[in-house]
Amino acid sequence: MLFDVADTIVAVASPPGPGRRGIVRLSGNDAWTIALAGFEAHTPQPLPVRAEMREGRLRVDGVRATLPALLALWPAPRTYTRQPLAEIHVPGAVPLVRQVLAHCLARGARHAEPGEFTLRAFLSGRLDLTRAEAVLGVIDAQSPAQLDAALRQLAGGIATPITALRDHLLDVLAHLEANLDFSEEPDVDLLGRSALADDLARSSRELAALAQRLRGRDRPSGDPKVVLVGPPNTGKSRLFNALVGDARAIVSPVAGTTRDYLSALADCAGLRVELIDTAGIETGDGDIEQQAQSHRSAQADSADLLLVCSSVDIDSPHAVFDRPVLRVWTKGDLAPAPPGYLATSAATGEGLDALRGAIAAMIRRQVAEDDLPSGTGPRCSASLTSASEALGSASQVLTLGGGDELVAIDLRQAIDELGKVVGATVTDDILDRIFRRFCIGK
Ligand SMILES: Nc1nc2c(ncn2[C@@H]2O[C@H](COP(=O)(O)OP(=O)(O)OP(=O)(O)O)[C@@H](O)[C@H]2O)c(=O)[nH]1
Ligand SMILES: [Mg+2]
Repeated sequence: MLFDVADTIVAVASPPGPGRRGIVRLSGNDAWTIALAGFEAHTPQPLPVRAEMREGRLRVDGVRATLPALLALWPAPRTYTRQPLAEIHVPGAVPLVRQVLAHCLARGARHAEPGEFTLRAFLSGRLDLTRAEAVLGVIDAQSPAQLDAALRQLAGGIATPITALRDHLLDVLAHLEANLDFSEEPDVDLLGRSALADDLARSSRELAALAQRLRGRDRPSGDPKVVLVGPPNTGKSRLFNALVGDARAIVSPVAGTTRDYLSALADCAGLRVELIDTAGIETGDGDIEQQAQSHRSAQADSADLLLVCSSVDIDSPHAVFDRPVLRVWTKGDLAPAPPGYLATSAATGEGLDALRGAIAAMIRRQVAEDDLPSGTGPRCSASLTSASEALGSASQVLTLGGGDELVAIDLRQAIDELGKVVGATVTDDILDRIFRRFCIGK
């Protein structure tokens, strides 16, 4: 999907629908000429050398009166795309904005594809790939925590340490390759080799850990997933209804009421989460029970947080979870919570706010640790894993006294994979995956 960067592109940059102001954005060599066509400034001036906002009136094809308009002009190369950039601001009526867009198209601009402004920023070296994704994260952010992560990434995120590691590996490779040219005898620098082996093994472990953290963070909805599990009849469904604020799930004293899983969005102290109610944990072997259990396992396995519910003070025999867990005591109005449980009662509402706060705190902590908006994670984790494996292998070859040329092959692969993460090694496929998720005008 690579587009010609020589085209001047145009798109509506204000949010869709009526608003106070409609903004049409242009980037490319003809951006200014097109934006200035039909524009009469209140105080005519020569073309600016610095970013400038001008007031005036705009005559647009198909609109009889002239429109009050603001024109913003940014000279290259100090712009987002490093190309001449212009914005036309008019009153935010939908038909007017559409006319202004048509006006620009008629003068030779091409309609921008989704993310094409940011793609140009990336292609011109203005942003690395993880930062381009951060822009997407900022646009997509649906909760303060997601916005935080996206903004942090925009400020550097994982790109900085990975670029540093890649530079270091490039140095090591250059050193090895310099030796390769005239090494008749095996390298005698044994001490250097074992230090290098340790160094590469450590980097390999760090990359593996980072890849592990990033894996599985790309949920289609982008909302953290919080799953209710626990024995039958503990009050999971009633708690689910209380947190969602809607009587969606069937609640009854009959054990085994919930069979399918239910999903709804809930607000936890300002954080939007996807809450899932599941069938009680039991060991029935009928077909329906089996299906209910497999639904439950699938949901629990993909959870960002498990709410393990109990209303009787015994930990279920299935109490081993490899997801983050919050232990919730249900029916707190009937019996006091044992230590280690967060007491709640869906009947009286007791402890629900505390539970919402605890959910938000745990999810926020995870997001902060991962430091990345969703989308970056899955793309990068595959490359980080390959890089980690290649470095592990390089370290092993060194330890076993293998030839430098073998080490160099592994190093080159690791450098390539790290390059994909920060965009130093780019394939169309990567660009396509990232930029087609943008909205038009960004
Ligand atoms: N007193 C009291 N009763 C509750 C509370 N929460 C749930 N119950 C009752 O406990 C019974 C079971 O509640 P459910 O929410 O259906 O339990 P569940 O865990 O979803 O059960 P399954 O779907 O069968 O696994 C119902 O009769 C609820 O009214 C509570 O906080 N206090
Ligand atoms: Mg239920």
